[in-house]
Amino acid sequence: MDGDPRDPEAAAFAELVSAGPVEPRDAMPDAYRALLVRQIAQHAHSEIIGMQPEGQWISRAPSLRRKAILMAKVQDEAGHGLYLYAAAETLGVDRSELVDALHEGRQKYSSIFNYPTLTWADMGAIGWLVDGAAITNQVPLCRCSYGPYARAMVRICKEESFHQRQGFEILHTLMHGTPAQRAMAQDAVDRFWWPALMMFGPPDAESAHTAQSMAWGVKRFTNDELRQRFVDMTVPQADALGLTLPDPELRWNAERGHYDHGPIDVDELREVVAGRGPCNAERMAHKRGAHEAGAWVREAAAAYDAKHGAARAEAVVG
Ligand code: BYC
Repeated sequence: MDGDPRDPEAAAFAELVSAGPVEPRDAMPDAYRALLVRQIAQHAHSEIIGMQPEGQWISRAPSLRRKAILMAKVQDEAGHGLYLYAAAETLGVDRSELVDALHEGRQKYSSIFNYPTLTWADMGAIGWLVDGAAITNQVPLCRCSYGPYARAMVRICKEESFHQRQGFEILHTLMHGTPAQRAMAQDAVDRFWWPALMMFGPPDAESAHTAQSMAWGVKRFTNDELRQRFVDMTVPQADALGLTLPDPELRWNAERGHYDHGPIDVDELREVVAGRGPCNAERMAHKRGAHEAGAWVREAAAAYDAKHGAARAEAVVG
């Protein structure tokens, strides 16, 4: 079965997509399965690698309350990674295959996590802008055509919305603090604004997968539509915080009913996605190291399972 609408199987699949959702036991084109595995795995890897930039600040958070909140957020991200690996497994791949693909550079994770977190204000900017961009991108995925991915996204989006508010609240506190704290908040936003816009992917004209992904009901909106939605949502919030967004082309366009904004730096996005961003090597080295350090846990779990699995089998036979 391929994507040709004249092919009766493809036509039946198109009908299934519009009646939705598609479930694991349904017949589906190989290319649909591959597109989902690619996107869901990339999404899962992003959640796991995304723990690193914030994890570095847990021990340096300015109070016990801030530490507890940040720890809870980073734990949520681990949970999101697990729901997503489980969603990918319903498509017939094993989590360990996906993890190997990441470690061997055959799969990717979001470009955003290759930028350093230099100050405490970066925790605010990540929550407000990075989680804000993630929600904008992910709320439509709650209605995506593949049932297990859509259902995982419902819970993830609820938690992301709490994450976005905690980031906003960090920046709100800093913006009501000393001039040095306000400058720290502005500096963080200056560094994270453009990378957050790049999270939506390349401009539509250069997006390899958008057309097919929308035809199959995985993506509901294009990269540029979602980027625009994020800008429109964020500009009034920046005004409320008293922060300036670092884009001289940003202005309200009454005719379009949207904010005009400058273009993302496509060369920078391409470089970061290709593995040559500021922190790519560091993130992957840390990830591989953590995986190796956890080998004994996987071995212990497998040994436990073998022992108790054999005992269970005996009990059934006996
Ligand atoms: N970074 O044809 P396109 C989070 C790749 S984590 C890296 O437009 P598509 C959080 C793209 O994969 C949430 N790669 O692709 C966690 C494709 O690669 P191939 C992360 C990118 O898939 C912790 C190629 O470029 N969110 O919330 O239609 C703390 C062509 O692009 C990027 C998700 O993963 C990028 N920015 O659209 C805080 C959401 N952009 O073909 C927060 C799910 C593009 O070379 N993913 N590429 O392998 C998606 O919605 C879509 O995959 C994208 C790209 C919008 C990212």
